[in-house]
Amino acid sequence: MPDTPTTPALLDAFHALLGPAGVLTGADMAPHLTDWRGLYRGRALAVLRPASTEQVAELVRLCAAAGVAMVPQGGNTSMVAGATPDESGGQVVISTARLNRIRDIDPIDMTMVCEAGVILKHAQDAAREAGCLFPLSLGAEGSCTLGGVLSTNAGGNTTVRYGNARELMLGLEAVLPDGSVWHGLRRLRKDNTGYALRHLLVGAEGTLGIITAAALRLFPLPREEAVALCAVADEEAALALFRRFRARDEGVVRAFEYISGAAMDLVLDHVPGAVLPLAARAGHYVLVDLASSRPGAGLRGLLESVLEEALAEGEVIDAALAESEAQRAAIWRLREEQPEGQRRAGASVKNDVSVPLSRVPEMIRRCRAALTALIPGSRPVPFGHIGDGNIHMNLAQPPDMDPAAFLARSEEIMACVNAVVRDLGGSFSAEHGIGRIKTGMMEDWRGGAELAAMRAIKRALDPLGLMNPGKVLP
Ligand code: FAD
Ligand code: 2HG
Ligand code: ZN
Repeated sequence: MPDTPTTPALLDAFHALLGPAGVLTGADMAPHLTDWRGLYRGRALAVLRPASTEQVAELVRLCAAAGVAMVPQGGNTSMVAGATPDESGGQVVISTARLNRIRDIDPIDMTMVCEAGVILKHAQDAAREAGCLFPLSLGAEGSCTLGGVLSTNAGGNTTVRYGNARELMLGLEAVLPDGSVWHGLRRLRKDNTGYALRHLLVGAEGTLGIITAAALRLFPLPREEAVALCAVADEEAALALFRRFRARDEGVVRAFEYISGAAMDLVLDHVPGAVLPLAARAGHYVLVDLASSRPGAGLRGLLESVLEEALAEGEVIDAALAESEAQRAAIWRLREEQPEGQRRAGASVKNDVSVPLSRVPEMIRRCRAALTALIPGSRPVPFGHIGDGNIHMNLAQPPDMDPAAFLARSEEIMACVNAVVRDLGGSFSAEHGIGRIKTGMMEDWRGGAELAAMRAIKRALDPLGLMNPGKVLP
């Protein structure tokens, strides 16, 4: 931002409100100005670190009065650059890092009230200490925040059993773009009282206000678990195996994840310590994770008997069943390191897409063929939450291609995948959101009445357009 006369006065006001620990400027802002994928480098007037809801509200009022745009930021793990400021230098980042208190855990109501900056892993740990389960689980859980996962309606590994972040949320506290505080931290399972504002803010990616706290649902802790990594014959076999488990006992399938052979190879070849617990590498893998809160649920027996059936049918080629907590963690690590494996292997383009379950095999095959025809030598590396119909249909660069030249073709690559996904009745953004990267797709995919309604909502709540502008809406 050009150094207008208002800027020093505004910075003074930020300092007066938040103290020295609450305002970052200069080089201290660096980690907050780039996205996790390293695709954008923004600038900002300041990074502001409020420590209470009242401070967030006062900050929003100050920014609104000065016409300064605000970018809410949690753990900055967005896959779509949703929490990165633009290049103008005139925006402020509002970090929730100091809104990190767990306000209440109630094992009778099975609820938990946490501030927005609580790290997801800390919320899981606190729930477990209270004898309960907070089931949301994803690779970034050690650094992403509850405000971030709610604002993106994150999915992750356990959606197949517990739903997306939205399904785990009962109520919210938030600061709206005019600086008013909405006290909606209700912990009710039933509450039909007009428009569900809480559901507007979930998935809004910080464009309608800043979530400061949330009331979340808890579940009984699992008493039995069973995990296996399976080599499967092809994409159809992966889906068939899911259907076998679902038919036997849908309620115990906690996660069901697909990893293509090419994606697994990148982890095995580039991530130190990654070891395949099977006799040989395969073209396709499935990670199946069963859990039950019922003692004596017999999950090990269920796992073995379903896998035996599938082996006999030729769907499963080989399987490794975890015999210890260490083996369980090692199997899960092969799944969780997928983004890291792709990052280490050079440039890659992400396509976070979903299709109806029955169409997943066709989607993967058609995208693979279309992508390799588009860029010969490129490596399709699909993996993801097949039980939800959500595959990360990613493309790794040809090993001998210049990474920048490959990334310059991102739009074409995404369009190539999206054409197949659209044909199969899917979505171009399953769980990561729109952020900055996918705004250009909104008109095409959500245009007409749907986008008009979204714009009307945005105008009504944020008439000055200061809440995370340039994200979500084109
Ligand atoms: P940020 O990245 O800081 O912000 C994300 C968006 O939410 C931005 O638009 C930001 O402005 C907004 N925001 C943040 N906090 C608030 C708030 N308090 N109020 C209002 N708006 C806010 N996503 C999945 O869905 N499933 C996965 O399996 C998954 N795995 C991942 C694995 C890795 C290794 C990484 C790096 C990311 C993964 N993600 C996944 C993507 C990411 O969406 C999640 O990590 C998480 O939802 C983002 O949380 P965050 O706190 O980092 O939010
Ligand atoms: C996951 O499922 C994340 O691991 C990241 O959603 C997906 O890296 C990706 O494309
Ligand atoms: Zn994912």
